[in-house]
Amino acid sequence: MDGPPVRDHGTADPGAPTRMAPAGTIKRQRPPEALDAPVTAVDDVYLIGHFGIAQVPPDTWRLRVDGRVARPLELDLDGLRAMSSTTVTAVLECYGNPLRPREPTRRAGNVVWRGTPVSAVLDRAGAEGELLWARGHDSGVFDGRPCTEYLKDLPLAVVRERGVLAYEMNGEPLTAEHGFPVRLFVPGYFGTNNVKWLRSLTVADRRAEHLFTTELYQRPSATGALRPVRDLDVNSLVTAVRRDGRTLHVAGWAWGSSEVVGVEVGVLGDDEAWVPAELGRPAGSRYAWRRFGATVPAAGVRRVRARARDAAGARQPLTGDRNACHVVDVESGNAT
Ligand SMILES: Nc1nc2c(c(=O)[nH]1)N[C@H]1C(S)=C(S)[C@@H](COP(=O)(O)O)O[C@H]1N2
Ligand SMILES: [Mo]
Repeated sequence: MDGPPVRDHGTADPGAPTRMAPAGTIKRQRPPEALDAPVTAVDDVYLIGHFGIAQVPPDTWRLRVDGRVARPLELDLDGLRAMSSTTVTAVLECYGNPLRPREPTRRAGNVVWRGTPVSAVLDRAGAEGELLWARGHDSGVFDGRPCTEYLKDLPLAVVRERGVLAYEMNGEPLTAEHGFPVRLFVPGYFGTNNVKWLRSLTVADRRAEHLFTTELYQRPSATGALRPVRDLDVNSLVTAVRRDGRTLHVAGWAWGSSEVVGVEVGVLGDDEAWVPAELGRPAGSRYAWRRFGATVPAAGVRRVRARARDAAGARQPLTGDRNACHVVDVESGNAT
């Protein structure tokens, strides 16, 4: 065949673009104090769609698996649901606005994900390669840049080890907003990688050149070279501050791609004192968040904050970066 390859959208009507409703970047989130439950209710899970919300009809939906595979395949929803399923409770966290990547946005939730292990589909296809390109059905304009699709490239070994083709959140089918009918979820990775409205998986040996792969969602490594935004940073949220006579109870959630091994609560009055918090077990898998709590004397305390550290030795910065300590004003309850 001459000319550039025609892209197969993997649907009954390959030419029809998916309807975006609403179209245009959409963001929604609840304040940290609404995130106090161990598992975040779907309505309280923040929402990000760079191009809006894709409305994908389930009956014509297909997942296409191609690229460096022995047996390219297409699965419909029943076919995918008929395969083995897995359930994992893990944190979904947004890296933040890719145009202002050092700003904390406090968008996180802990969700029970259920779906087909990506490994089952990759094994069926006979996949062998370095990277997995995951494409979504959504398209539109982000930051003035028109895109025909949302695309991420991920290390195949990691996706094979723990990735899920998720069709349920908290025991309910995915909502349109969160990626119906199927999205990718990789525990321990930032939200940007968890492609919603999944359309295809392509096994490849090189990075995908795209606005959301090699341009945005890149961060400097120790050497200064850019690396893709993947592993979750160590982070925490203060979700409850309660005064009880002369004491103050401070609690919240801490998480990261590496296990959280300690949280300190900073108590700010005229001075700042740091108190070690008690740590609960992860509320789910090792990629779920874990509870922390501390009880401190209330006298003179104006603000509190939390600082988590992980098994790899990383600690949240006090200020100045996306995972900087979350500070809560004790009187107003207002977070910064
Ligand atoms: N197809 C598609 N997938 C996507 C996005 C998107 O815009 N399109 N946004 C990503 C980002 S940046 C985040 S943080 C999560 C948000 O998932 P949620 O809206 O279900 O909370 O989805 C990711 N997957
Ligand atoms: Mo995000």
